[in-house]
Amino acid sequence: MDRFFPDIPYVRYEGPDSRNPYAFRYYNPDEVILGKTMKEHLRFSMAYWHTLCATGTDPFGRGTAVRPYEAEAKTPLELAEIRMRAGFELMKKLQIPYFCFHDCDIAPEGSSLTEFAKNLDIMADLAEELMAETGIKLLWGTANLFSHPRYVHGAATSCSADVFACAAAQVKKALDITHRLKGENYVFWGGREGYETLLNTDLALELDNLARFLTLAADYADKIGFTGQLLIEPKPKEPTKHQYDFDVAGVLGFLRKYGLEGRFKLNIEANHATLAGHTFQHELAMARINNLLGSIDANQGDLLLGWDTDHFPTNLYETTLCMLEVLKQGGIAPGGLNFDAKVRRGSFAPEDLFLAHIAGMDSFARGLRIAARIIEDKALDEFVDRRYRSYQSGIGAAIVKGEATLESLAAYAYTLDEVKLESGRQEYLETLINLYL
Ligand code: XLS
Ligand code: NI
Ligand code: NI
Repeated sequence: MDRFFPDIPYVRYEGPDSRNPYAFRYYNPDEVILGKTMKEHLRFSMAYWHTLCATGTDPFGRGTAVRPYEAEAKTPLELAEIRMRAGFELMKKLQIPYFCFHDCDIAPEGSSLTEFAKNLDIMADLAEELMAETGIKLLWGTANLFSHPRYVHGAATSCSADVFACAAAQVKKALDITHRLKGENYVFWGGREGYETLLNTDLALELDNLARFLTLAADYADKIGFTGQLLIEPKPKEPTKHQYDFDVAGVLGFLRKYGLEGRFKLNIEANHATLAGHTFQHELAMARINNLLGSIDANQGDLLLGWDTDHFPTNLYETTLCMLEVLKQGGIAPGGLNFDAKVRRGSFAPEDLFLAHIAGMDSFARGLRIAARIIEDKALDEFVDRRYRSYQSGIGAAIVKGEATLESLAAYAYTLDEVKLESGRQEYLETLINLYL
C-alpha cells in the first residue's frame, strides 16, 4: 500500500522524545491504560468528507488542495474509487481503525436518485473489499441531506412532502449500506433542519415532521436488523440560522416529547458545543448524565470566529476534559472519536493530511494519559464528593431519599443559627489540573 502517498512512511509510536514528524509521541495503540489498550479507549476514525473530498474552497476562493493521485481519474466513478483506495492507504499508514462517511462522499450522485443508488452499490462493494483486506471498520454512515439544491428548505423539515420522501429514500439507502458494511453507528446530523425566518415557517409542523422522519428511520433500522447505535448530532446554527437539534438539552427535550428517548444517543462535536455557547465538556457531561453520550466528533473551533471551523484538535486542556468524561462513562464504544476536522486552506499538501491526523491523535492520546492519572489519583473526585457530603446523612439524606417535605425542611431551617459554607476552591482546582498536564 504505497500507491497514493509514496513519500509517507507508516506512522508508529516512538515516544515523547521523538522529533520524527511521522511518528506518534503519545499514541501507543497497544499500551494498556486503566485496563484497556489506547486503541480500545480512543477508537479513532477518519472523516471521509474532510480528508478525501474537501478541496480547500472557501467563500472567497477556489480549492487549493494538492492531491496528485486524483489526476488519474477520468470519470466521477473513477474519482470515487481512487479517493476510496487513497483513504484506506492513509488510514492504514496512520493506524486509524475506523472511518465515517456520508452517502455522497463515497459515490457520485449522478443525475437521479436511481443512479446514485446504483453508484452506492458499486462503491459499497469496493469498501467491503478494502475493509476485508485492511481490517479497517466503519464507525458510522450517514446521508447528506443538505448539499443537494432540493434541500434548500430542509429535508425532513422541508415545506415540500416530495423532498421529505427523497430524504427518506436517501436515509433508507444509507442505512442499508451502513448495515451491509457492519457500521457500528448511524448518524443523523440535521444539516438544514432548521429555519431562516419564522415569517414563512410552520414551526410546529416542521418539528412534528422531524420526529416522524426519525421514527420512520429508527423503525426501518430495526426492521433490517441494524443493531448499531442511532445518533443525533446537535448543532445550534449553520447552515440555518436556527438548527432544531440545537444542543444536548434541546435534543433531550425533543426526544422526550416525541417518545424517542432510548432509541437515539448523541454524537457530540466539540465545535458545535462552543457554537451553542457551551463548553465541549458541558455537552459531553450533559449527554453522559442523561445516558445519551454515544460518540464524539473530535475537532476544535476558533473562539474568535463564529462558525464551525472544524480544526484538528490540538488543545490538550480540551482533550483532557473530554477524555475525563469518556473515562467516567466507562468508555465511548460502540462510538468513537471521529476527526470531523479539516486541514486549513493553507495546509494544501498531501502530507498535511497525515501531519494533521498525527496532531489530533497525539493530542487525544495525551489527553487520555492525563485524564487517567487524574482519575487514578482521585484528584477531583474526592474534592467533589466531599463538597456534597451534606447530602449523605441527616437532612440532606432525607432530601435525596424523598423523605423531606417543605414543612419538615422549614422546621429544620428555623433551628439553624447559622449556615456553614466552604470555598469552592476553583483556582486551586485549576492549578491542580495544570499539574497533571
Ligand atoms: C457539520 C457536521 C457534519 C456531521 C455529519 O457541521 O459536523 O459533518 O458530522 O453530517
Ligand atoms: Ni460533525
Ligand atoms: Ni461540524
